[in-house]
Amino acid sequence: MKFQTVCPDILVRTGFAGFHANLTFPDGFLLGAATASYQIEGGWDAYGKGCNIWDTLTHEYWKLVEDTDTGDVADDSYHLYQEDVKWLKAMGAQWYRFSISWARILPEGHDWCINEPGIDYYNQLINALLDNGIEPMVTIYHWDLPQDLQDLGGWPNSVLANYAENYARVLFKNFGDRVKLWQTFNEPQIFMDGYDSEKGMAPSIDTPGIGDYLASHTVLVAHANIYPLYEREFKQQQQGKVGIALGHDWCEPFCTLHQDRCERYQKFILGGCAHPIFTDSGDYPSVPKERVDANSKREGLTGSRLPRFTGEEVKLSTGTFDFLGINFYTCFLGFDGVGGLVPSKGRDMGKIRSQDPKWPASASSWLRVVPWGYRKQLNWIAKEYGNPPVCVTENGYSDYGGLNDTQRVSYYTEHMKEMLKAIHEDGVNVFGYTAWSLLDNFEWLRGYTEKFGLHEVDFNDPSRPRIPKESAKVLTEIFKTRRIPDRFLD
Ligand code: GBH
Repeated sequence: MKFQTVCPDILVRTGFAGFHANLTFPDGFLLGAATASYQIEGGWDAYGKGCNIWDTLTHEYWKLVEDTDTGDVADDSYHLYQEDVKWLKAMGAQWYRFSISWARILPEGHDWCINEPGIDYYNQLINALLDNGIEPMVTIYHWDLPQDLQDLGGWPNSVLANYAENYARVLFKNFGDRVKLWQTFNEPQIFMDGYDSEKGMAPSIDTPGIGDYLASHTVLVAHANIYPLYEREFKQQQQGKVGIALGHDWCEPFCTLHQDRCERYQKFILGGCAHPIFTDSGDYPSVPKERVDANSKREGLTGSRLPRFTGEEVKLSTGTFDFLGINFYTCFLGFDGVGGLVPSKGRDMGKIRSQDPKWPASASSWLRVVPWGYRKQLNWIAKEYGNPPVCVTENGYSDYGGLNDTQRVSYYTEHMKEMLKAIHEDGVNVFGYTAWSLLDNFEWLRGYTEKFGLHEVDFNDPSRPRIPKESAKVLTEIFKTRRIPDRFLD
């Protein structure tokens, strides 16, 4: 199926033919790598930085993290950012996706106290990237909320939407002359789980089916305010683009009988964040509204656990995007069934998920290698949301380390082939790709045990040397030749 051209300049580039054209990246397609502040920077208390919820989790609830590790030093990119830029350049990366640490810029979360050394740090990084011909792509928020805002209740407190907007303004003001690509949030559908279980992601608060919905609701309202803020105050002068990064595993029906279960799962999780922004009608899709309302009633509640947008908010948030960032890792099989606590998102969804043991495994329990699911996911998104401009903001594979990472090489080449089919054969509007991740880094609750990096980092060596793995070499070849090498053909 061919989709309508929404962004002609991007699709025109895909209109060439020729031998192996399918394995060639369109002209202008951006290739690069991604990271996130807490996972790589270290410098957790450097020069006026405030505490954030991952500092708190790793310091005070350290039993939750594998090997009781912290991001205190991580890859020490706070000091070694020039190394990161050097390796990006060596790879031929055209862009670099990184996130900004809110508490490094605004130690207390609010904008009446700006930490100048924090501003200096990102200025240096951005300037180094630009000096080397690498386009910066900034994620405004990748999970490291200032602790002071958590102390106000964190994302379930709707006042955080204002704080987020003011934080974004500080970033646009200080960096927008040079940063032209912004994403407001990384994966609200995942970080809302910080309010789902006391054993989970920061802030690790146990309010399933309640706090998690409130949190993602505030985040969506914040996004709906940040986009027009940029349009109003900055776009004319800065000419940048603003989007959001959503992550989602493709749900494959276990058999045709379960088709609607998978559709429901997609609409519940991905749609829960995408529908308010990427459809004309806006608002949550009917699936979560109906299901959470019905369960809330069954539980004897007067109102629904799913918060509602006001009419104004629905209008405000539709169309608040220049592009959609997609993080893609793996697939699940969807079964009919009910599981999970009462109440919880899992139970509201009415899903049972599993994975096919025949799909190749990785070091991460949740990540099996299913490249064809990637093409399906890209197609589903294009169909559901009118083929918006999409960039793949994360895609990657974990192992336990080692330079000869042949499985990661095959993960990348197979996924890129599927993405190229989605572009060339299906007409999906993908304009760029950043691999997760430039470096081995702090993999949240898994600490440093699961490695996602293209470059190996020895976390016992104080100088944190970066060494390219085989996968970095293959991606270098791909970035430079702009095609999948013949030896990876089927
Ligand atoms: C991405 O989320 C994140 O954006 C990125 O920061 C992260 O490094 C990358 O994935 C790899 O995980 O087993 O309790 O530690 C993708 C979704 C989020 C799914 C973390 C797995 C593991 C939770 N992933 N989650 S835990």
